Amino acid sequence: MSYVNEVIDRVIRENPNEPEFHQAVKEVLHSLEPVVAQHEAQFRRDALLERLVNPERQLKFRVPWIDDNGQVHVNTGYRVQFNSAIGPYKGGLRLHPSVNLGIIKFLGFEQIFKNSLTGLPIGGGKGGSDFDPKGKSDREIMAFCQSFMTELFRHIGADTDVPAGDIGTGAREIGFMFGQYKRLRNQFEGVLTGKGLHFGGSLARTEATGYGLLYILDEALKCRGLSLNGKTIAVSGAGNVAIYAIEKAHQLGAKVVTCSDSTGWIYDENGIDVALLKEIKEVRRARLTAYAEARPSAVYHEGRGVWSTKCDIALPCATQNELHLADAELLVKNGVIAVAEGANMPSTEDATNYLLAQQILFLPAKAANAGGVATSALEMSQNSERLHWTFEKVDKKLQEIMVNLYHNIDDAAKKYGFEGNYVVGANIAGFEKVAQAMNAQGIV
Ligand code: NDP
Ligand code: 2IT
Repeated sequence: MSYVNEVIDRVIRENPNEPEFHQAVKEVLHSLEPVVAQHEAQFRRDALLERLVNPERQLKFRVPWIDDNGQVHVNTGYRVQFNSAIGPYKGGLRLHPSVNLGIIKFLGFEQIFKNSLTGLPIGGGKGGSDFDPKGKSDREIMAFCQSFMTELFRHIGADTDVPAGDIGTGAREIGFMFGQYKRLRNQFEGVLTGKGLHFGGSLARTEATGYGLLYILDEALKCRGLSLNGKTIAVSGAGNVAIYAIEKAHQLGAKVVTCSDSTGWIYDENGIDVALLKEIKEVRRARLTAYAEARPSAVYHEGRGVWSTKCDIALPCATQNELHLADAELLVKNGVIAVAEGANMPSTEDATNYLLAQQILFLPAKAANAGGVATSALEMSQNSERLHWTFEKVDKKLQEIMVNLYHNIDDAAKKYGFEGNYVVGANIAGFEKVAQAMNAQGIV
């Protein structure tokens, strides 16, 4: 059996009931086969792949908190510190009832390569909890965040591990967590990113993942003699990534006609009204039904279906495995030319393979959504030098990072004979730097 398959088998055996983690490991390790073939003896001797797929440390802890009626609840908190070869662990905190160790591990594993692709010195980590922020009062959110940080604080630090936002964790949650960290440590440091602008946050971090997604897509289209101007786009999700992807798509001349949340989706023939969407999701924290009520050109559909509209480009920006093979087939039938992943691993394995086989421009998550974590690293830089950069400066750096990233994954794909396959290109380009750093640092 090949070395890659041996390691995959072992991951599945030793980590049962973690299908998302298996999926992420399989995709990455299979992509690495051409590199492994060149260095097999050395990689085997050093157990490089075994070390790569085993987190350096994984934490699981109790998070008790009290609701507004005096009832105590107990959630489970996680932080997986996956790989620190090229920098302190870096990655978001997901607050969603579906969170379990396998999901945090898949996200942390992906984060290693994504962070490497940014070209900035950040290692890979991820955390979160099965806490559901939906419908909770601000005081309940604060109670949860303070309790979560009361355990997490001893494991993180500005040079150790720097968490940030993800699903269910935005500026409000980061603020509460930062306050509790500062109180416990008696230290004001850049331990979290996505902070408020008055206490160390970076301009453009809120926009960064969605904007970055459009910057890399724009570059990939330009290299094919194409442009976003006049394109019709389907977006899923209605959270941080989706909102700013829609905003930038409109600025670049495209029209986004859909968005979705966990209960349904919107088709708006006039193009999504971003100001209205922000008001509903960022201020009122309401359902998308409120969008349709406020906008005559919009139709609300219950359940799945966002990929059934005719579009040139699809941008899945909600969650993992939300774009299935049947969706991919329908998109291709309807003439889609590009799929760029704003969410982490939103396309199932068979959907990804189908889109690649159909020669659709496919920009995988770890490249396409890297703008968020890249800008988090820029926030860390600003915190270290105790300065604030302008929006324009951060945005320009973000654009440069995404353009360079595109060319790096394009070059890596070409170098190994997989021209145009950015799944292979991103995994190899992300891996090479991490592997070199792991080699140089000995068996740790
Ligand atoms: P938000 O919490 O801001 O928004 C998530 C959106 O996705 C909401 O509209 C939510 O709907 C929807 N959603 C979440 N879970 C599901 C589900 N199981 N089924 C259907 N819809 C769902 O999160 P973000 O926008 O920050 O994150 C979206 C994706 O982008 C995630 O995969 C995340 O890991 C990834 N990402 C985020 C980055 C960031 O900087 N924030 C950076 C890189 C990647 P509802 O409100 O109804 O739950
Ligand atoms: O998936 C991701 O890259 C994020 N949720 C952002 C992580 C970060 O540290 O900004």
